[in-house]
Amino acid sequence: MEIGEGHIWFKSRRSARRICAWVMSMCLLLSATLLAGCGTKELGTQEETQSQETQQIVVGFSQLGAESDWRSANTESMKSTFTAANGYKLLIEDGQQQQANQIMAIRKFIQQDVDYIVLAPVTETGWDTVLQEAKDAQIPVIIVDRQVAVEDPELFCCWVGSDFELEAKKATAWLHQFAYTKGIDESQLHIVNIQGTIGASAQIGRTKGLQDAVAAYGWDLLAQVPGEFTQAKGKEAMEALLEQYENINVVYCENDNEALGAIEAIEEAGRHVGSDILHGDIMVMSFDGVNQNVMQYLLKDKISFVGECNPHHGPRVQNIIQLLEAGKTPEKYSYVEERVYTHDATVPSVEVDGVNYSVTVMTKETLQEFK
Ligand code: GYE
Repeated sequence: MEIGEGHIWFKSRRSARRICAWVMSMCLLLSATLLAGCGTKELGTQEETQSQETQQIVVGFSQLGAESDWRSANTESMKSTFTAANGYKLLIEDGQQQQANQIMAIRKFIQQDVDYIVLAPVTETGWDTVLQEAKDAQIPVIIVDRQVAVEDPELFCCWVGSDFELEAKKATAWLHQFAYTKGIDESQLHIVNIQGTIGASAQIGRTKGLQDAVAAYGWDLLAQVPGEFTQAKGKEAMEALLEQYENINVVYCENDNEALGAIEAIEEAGRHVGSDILHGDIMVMSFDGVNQNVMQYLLKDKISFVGECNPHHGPRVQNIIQLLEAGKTPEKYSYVEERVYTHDATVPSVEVDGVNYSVTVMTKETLQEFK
């Protein structure tokens, strides 16, 4: 789906605002010149700064928090893209995992009359009212990462992010194939699912993918518990699960930070992390894969599978803004392509919905591709 004529009003609105700002700065300059009796060098510099600021595109970014390595990389991507040198002024508000904070941030951006609002929403629902307010103020809203579930799709301009359910389908196709190749019966897979922030698209898609595979293959899904995408909660959840269930052999974590926490808990409980589940290992599966620190766990088989989730949305959002500035219409939904990484070559590729995805085995060389 694509946005229609909607963007035209704000283009003219932005141009009008710039003309206004220019006229005002000219008036100021003229009166200052008259008062000073001459046009000094200092005044010239002031005029230049003012005009540079007038030319800058002001972007208000409501980031949902700082819960994970993925999130930090995402914030960094926005900061390094929307720089003054690139012609932007970036205002960032940290929602600290609270939707109420994000709503306040959007209202603040509306008051500040920014040119664009970029929203990384903590959860999907509850955005209709504030997005209507942004629309009434004629400020286009670009959604990144997780999605919003709103009645009227015209409340936001477009979205860019990952296909979380596809990530999960690749992960479960890999597990299915891995078990088959190793001679492990489907009923021998005793899985616990440490979920992300409940109601976030990344949680919804990754949980759904797992549940569908459980239904299709007859895996034993012992428990599903929230881990809020953090290492601390991942550890806490795993500690409790280990106390409750003796036969866990797969931990399906919905991000890497949870996986790191789960590994700590497993090792502290005296159990071995790895993919040799027929001999007592507990296999850890995860999503994100944003840095070397996590990816090196694949080398040691401490994490056996990572579904990549790409956080570098800054340049993608910039492309969207450039399209809008040029009066063009961006795609309503843009999905990012992502890979899968494993500890060994047991499964060379996975097939999901008729598409074949190659599986990358983590090596020391491949690890160098990560920071
Ligand atoms: O996987 C997780 C983060 O929404 C894709 O949020 C994002 C998820 C990511 O906290 O690490």
